[in-house]
Amino acid sequence: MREQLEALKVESLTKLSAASSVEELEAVRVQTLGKKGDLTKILRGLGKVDPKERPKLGVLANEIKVEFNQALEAQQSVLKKSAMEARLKEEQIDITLPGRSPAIGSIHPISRALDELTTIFTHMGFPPATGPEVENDWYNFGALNIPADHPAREMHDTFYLPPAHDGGKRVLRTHTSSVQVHFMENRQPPIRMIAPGKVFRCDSDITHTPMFHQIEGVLVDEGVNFGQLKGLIETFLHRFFERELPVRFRPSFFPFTEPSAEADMGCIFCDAKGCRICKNTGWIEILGCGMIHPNVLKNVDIDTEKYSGFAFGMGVERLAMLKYGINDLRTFFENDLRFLQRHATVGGE
Ligand code: 2NL
Repeated sequence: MREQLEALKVESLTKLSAASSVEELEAVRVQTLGKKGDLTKILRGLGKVDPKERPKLGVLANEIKVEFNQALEAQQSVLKKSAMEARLKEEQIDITLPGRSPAIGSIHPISRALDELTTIFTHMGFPPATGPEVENDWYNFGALNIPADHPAREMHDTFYLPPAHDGGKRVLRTHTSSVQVHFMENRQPPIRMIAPGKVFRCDSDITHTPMFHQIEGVLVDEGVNFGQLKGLIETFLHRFFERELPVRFRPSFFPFTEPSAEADMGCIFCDAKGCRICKNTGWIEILGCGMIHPNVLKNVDIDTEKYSGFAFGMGVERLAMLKYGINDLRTFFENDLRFLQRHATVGGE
């Protein structure tokens, strides 16, 4: 048995030093120390040898094991080091080479604007939610305190779809507010979210397309006030347009907010000196907002004695046109490659 052990020692150490990869090394380890390994097999015969010899052989076997393991570790670190060196050489990147954009595919300016808007609002504590583009009367109008005789419900504004199986009216959503209604009806305050997405109106001319994009937001909690809304809007506009432009609020009307306001920002094209874009007023109308009408909160089972909220909404095409200097709304949807290449960005830009 002693000879067997000595032979195994020489043989296994030779195999170790001959191994040229981490995988080969592991195979040698299994072959030697594994459950069915050579050393294990020899040791199994230990019971049959002369009891006097047994302790000595046991010590020898252990010494071999220790020596083998040391040699294994040493060889492992040598192989790992050379593998890493080879990999570093292989994967070397010349960072002075110019970047390459993908041969096909780029981010449409509307998607880019939506991404930027969503990032800004998420950072301010308003994560995005989505909802269906096909809605019924209640989610698109009723819940939002838009009465049956309101002009926004008329045929010329809303795309009506064939009624549902139960006879219920179906429409393409005319604003993303319906997403907030779904969102609020399943929750209790505090609520903060934005709803970015497509909306549809039966209207088409140089400043209107039948499909366009909106982003709306709501906040509902105890003691929410108009001052907080103003602060949020101001900060948002500064971040989106990347400068501290002046912002002003004018009283307005929406059925779903009371009081309601429209926000203007100082014209970014003429620095409020007066130009074609701001029609010489120095101001650009940018969004609508207000305190959520108590009827809307009641419609989603929120206690108006305890809670109040604000909401805001804006058109994404308009924001994108102002920020990226695009002067014709229709170019967004013509898919003219010259426009797309001029305004496209690749991911992450
Ligand atoms: C605009 C103005 C606005 C809202 C949208 C809203 C949503 C709920 C409750 C109350 Cl669920 N309000 N949304 C409020 C004020 C203005 O949009 O000009 N959008 C393009």
